[in-house]
Amino acid sequence: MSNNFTKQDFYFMEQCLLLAKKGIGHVEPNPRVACLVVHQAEIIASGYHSKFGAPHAEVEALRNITDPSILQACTLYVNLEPCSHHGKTPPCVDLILQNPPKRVVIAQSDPFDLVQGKGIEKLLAHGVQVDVGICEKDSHQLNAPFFTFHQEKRTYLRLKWAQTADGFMDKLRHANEKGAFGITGKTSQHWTHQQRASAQAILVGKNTVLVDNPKLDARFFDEHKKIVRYVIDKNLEIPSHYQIYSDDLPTVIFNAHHAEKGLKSKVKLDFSNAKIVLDQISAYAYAEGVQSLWVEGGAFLLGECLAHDYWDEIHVLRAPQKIGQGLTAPAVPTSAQLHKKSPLGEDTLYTYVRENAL
Ligand code: AOF
Ligand code: ZN
Repeated sequence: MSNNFTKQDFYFMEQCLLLAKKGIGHVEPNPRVACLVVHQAEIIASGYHSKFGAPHAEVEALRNITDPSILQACTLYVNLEPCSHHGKTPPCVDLILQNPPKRVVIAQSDPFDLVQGKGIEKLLAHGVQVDVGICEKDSHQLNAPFFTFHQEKRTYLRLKWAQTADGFMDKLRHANEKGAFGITGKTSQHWTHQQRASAQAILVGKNTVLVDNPKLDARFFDEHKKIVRYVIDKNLEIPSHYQIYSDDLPTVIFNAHHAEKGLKSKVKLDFSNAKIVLDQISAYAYAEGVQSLWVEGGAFLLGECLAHDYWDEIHVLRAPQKIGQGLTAPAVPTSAQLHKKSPLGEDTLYTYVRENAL
């Protein structure tokens, strides 16, 4: 289990992480995982986990090997420890050991209770050289909700908002003026829907629903994806003909009055202060198995999440246009560290993580 990684190891693990990213929005709550088979510094096969319930990365990669005898001279690169449990698919480690490779390079061990080092132990027990701990930061960032859920036993919180170049997240509205105000372009919308698809639940406040009557689905990325919508509506003010009630997507309404289970569940909370509300929603999400909660607004809810430190990642989409006046977007806290700045069409995405999170 030495940690003597070569430049070549870094190169291949970086390629492996890039390939694993193809699973974003499709595999969750499973981790995003890829596997490369390298022979004499050349990738001879690769694969990634492409859909929840579908074969794991190692299976996809190894099925592309036509002559298994070559494997004894190969190195496998995989960003997560090969699994050792019987889940929806048989253990990857057993498949690997049918034709053991010379070496397996792993970015991180699997924190899932049923695996946790057992995959690595089994490889070692069969004489395979195993090197763990390469590109750990990037690997952790790729699967942060998965690691947080299993290691810290809590739901990972991702906040997102869009703002104009002069810092507004909505135009000034007359009383009762309705309808979503589009700030960002098509590329940002596609990205947002991919991120929604990668979360298991989307949280919004009552005003966002009353003003925008949003679908809160992932139709521009995957129209069949079922994501649970969480809406905070203390006094049940949202009318029943609104989208969140009238369609067939599961929805949870956090309120102060009623409890009721169903496709449109009502969950009664103690609303004595904002922190208590966020505590309860967070605990509810964890109990429901939600690894990643995607918080889309509005301004009040985002402000409360920031004020009470309820966030793990912040995503700000900045559009090029200025509107001069409007609803001021939340301020990114000083404890947030800019992790990435990426162009999304004409917009720019700023991704912040907690200081020292990486
Ligand atoms: C791997 N390779 O590509 C992935 C792994 O329910 P299952 O059978 O799909 O198993 C899900 C668990 O398997 C997941 O929680 C994680 O521990 C591991 N994911 N392991 O060897 C992969 N996606
Ligand atoms: Zn597996």
